[in-house]
Amino acid sequence: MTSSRPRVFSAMQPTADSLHLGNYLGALRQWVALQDTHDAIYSVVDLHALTVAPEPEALRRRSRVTAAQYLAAGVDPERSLLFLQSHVPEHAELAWLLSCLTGFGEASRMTQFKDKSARVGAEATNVGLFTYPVLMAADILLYNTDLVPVGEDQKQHLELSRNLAQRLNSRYATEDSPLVTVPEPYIVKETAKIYDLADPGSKMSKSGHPSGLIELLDDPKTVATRIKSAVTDADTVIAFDPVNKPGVSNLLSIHSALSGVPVEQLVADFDGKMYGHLKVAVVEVVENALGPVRERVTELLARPEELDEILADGAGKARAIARTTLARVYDAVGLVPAR
Ligand code: ATP
Ligand code: LTN
Repeated sequence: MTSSRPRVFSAMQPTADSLHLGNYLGALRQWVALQDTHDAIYSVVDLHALTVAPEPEALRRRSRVTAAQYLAAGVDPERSLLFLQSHVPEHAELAWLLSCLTGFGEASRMTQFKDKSARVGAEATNVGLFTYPVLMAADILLYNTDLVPVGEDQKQHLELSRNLAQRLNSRYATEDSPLVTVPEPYIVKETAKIYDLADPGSKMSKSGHPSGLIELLDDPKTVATRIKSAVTDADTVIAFDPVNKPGVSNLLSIHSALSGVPVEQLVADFDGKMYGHLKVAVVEVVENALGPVRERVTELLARPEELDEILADGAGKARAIARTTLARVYDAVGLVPAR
């Protein structure tokens, strides 16, 4: 890793057996591209996944499968660090310190927590889910991250990370030698929010309707069925109009993102055609993109030692960076260094 390049950090939770097309287009694809210009560090945030009380065996399996999907999509361990969050204990340590800098009201305003706790009821939720954005800030600040590629739903969490970085710097450092870098979000507008195929008013999400999801590891038949049953609308005109035609617009966005054909060009090409024609074309571009990823994941999972080796190597290198940042921050806030 060359230290003269800006740093990118991002992560996903191992909360499902497969990532979905929203994760891929909104985040993972950007991660792969940014390796060309940035020092890249990517993590599978297994500690975050504990907030939803997963079965131990499922968590273990999903942690490896998530890492395998990063690699299969093009995260290159020769150029980037890839590790499991729990292998770098500094994440949890910095999170504690940051939680002492976070206002209770400030954390209470996080809309994702409000939505998730409203869904299950306040009594069924846990403190980890509440402080989750603080752990996310720790993930980012430990690596002096310049850029964080994510989908739109993470914007508010990133704003908190920025505020905490600024607070740390203004309370404990001088302007000319800040303690941590203030991170910038990197959100690509066209793919910032991919919508659920069955409910195009909501974002495609692991916790959404299965019929509205395109999973990276689904078999091609299931993917095709779901795309063909995607909700469109009553008229038959293929036009890009996210407000009045959210389903059709979502299919056009997905096609364009994967084929590279601009949306306006697609609209012109499909002029006078039926929704069915568009869906057949989307099935084809999705399969062309996901087929090779699926195959690579199968290969990687057949060699678990190799995968674990990559994760161990990433954790060792990430930890060396994280340790230095944590020591600097501990010292600045007045904790006596251990001898
Ligand atoms: P959950 O439903 O459990 O909240 P999720 O499907 O939203 O999960 P996350 O693990 O929270 O997935 O997200 C991982 C990354 O993928 C984040 O950067 C997030 O912004 C991005 N992402 C998730 N869903 C979408 C989507 N529908 N469109 C674009 N990006 C998305
Ligand atoms: N909250 C994110 C996952 C996440 C993350 C991060 C993303 C945890 N730590 C650090 C970017 C940087 C989500 O997708 N739900």
